[in-house]
Amino acid sequence: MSKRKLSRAQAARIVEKQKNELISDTASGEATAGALQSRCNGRIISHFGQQLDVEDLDPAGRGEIIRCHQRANLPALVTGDLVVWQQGEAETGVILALGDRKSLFGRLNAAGNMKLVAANVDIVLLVIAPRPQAFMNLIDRYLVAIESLHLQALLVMNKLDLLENEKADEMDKMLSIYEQVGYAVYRVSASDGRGIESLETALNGKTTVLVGQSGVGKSALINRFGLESIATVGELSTAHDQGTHTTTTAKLFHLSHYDLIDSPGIREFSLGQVTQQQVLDGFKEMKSLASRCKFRDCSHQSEPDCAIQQALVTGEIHPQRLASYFQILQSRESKQ
Ligand SMILES: Nc1nc2c(ncn2[C@@H]2O[C@H](COP(=O)(O)OP(=O)(O)O)[C@@H](O)[C@H]2O)c(=O)[nH]1
Ligand SMILES: [Mg+2]
Ligand SMILES: [Zn+2]
Repeated sequence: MSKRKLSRAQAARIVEKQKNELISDTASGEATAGALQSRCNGRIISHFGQQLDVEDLDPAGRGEIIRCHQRANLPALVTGDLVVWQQGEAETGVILALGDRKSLFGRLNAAGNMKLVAANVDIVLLVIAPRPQAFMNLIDRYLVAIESLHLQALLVMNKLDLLENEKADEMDKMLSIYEQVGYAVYRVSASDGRGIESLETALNGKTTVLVGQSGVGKSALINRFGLESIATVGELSTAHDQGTHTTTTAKLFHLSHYDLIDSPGIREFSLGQVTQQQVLDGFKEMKSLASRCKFRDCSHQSEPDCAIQQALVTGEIHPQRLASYFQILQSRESKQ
């Protein structure tokens, strides 16, 4: 399989392009995107190096999982992709075409290359916890990535049971900053089940990818949500301590009224080649204000009549968010 290396900007462009046209087909190219979409008879639910597990969407074999290879002319496929596949030799199949992607979520590795994680997701569930400790800057990096891909972000603070003994006030202060910005924040515990029901209501009818630092409890949450899928998740996340990598491939699970995609744990979330505008767009409370600055190229630091600095004084913008904004811009510049 060809590994395509994409920048975030390129990935965003590809998503735009694919919303309207099919990118690959086995036919003569006459088929319209709609026609291809209606022929899609499978969905990728997991990925193993060169092979992909495809769930059969045809009524006859619905739900069956077929291990498939993909045709060489296709781009890198990811969990959540809709595909056209056919039975090959023995028990395996071959993927012939890729359907439209209504969305794409990815992260950048240390080298700044886009690693696609999941396609056709509606919600990105950003999971944080008191342990491993949640840092605003990491949350903000994720939010910039999520906003730049035009996905809906939900914040979940897991391990509520631990918080009672630890820095509860500190965590509450931090979470309230995000609530003020307009993000929905859920406080849950995968261990004792608190808050799970109201979170599930927000996921109904949607496909959600869980992201966040390794060890925050993404897989444990899926276990808590799931009934039949518990065993499968358990296989993925074998015995481990917080902070260790366990889930190695994004995997899609069907739950009663929604789908979840477990993503591999990561230690660092870098934004690589994101533009200054994309960083700004990732800070919802600042985005609309920036156009009111006196200077079009205002850096929002010490210029006169800066709408951002004024909003800082009135409390509309939290100083830690602004500091985080500058920090992201700076880390981005130091890599260029
Ligand atoms: N106390 C507590 N521990 C949890 C909770 N959720 C997960 N854990 C523990 O945190 C560790 C990491 O969980 P895991 O689901 O593998 O995290 P992931 O890397 O984000 O998938 C495991 O030891 C879990 O038992 C929780 O709500 N409370
Ligand atoms: Mg996991
Ligand atoms: Zn300004």
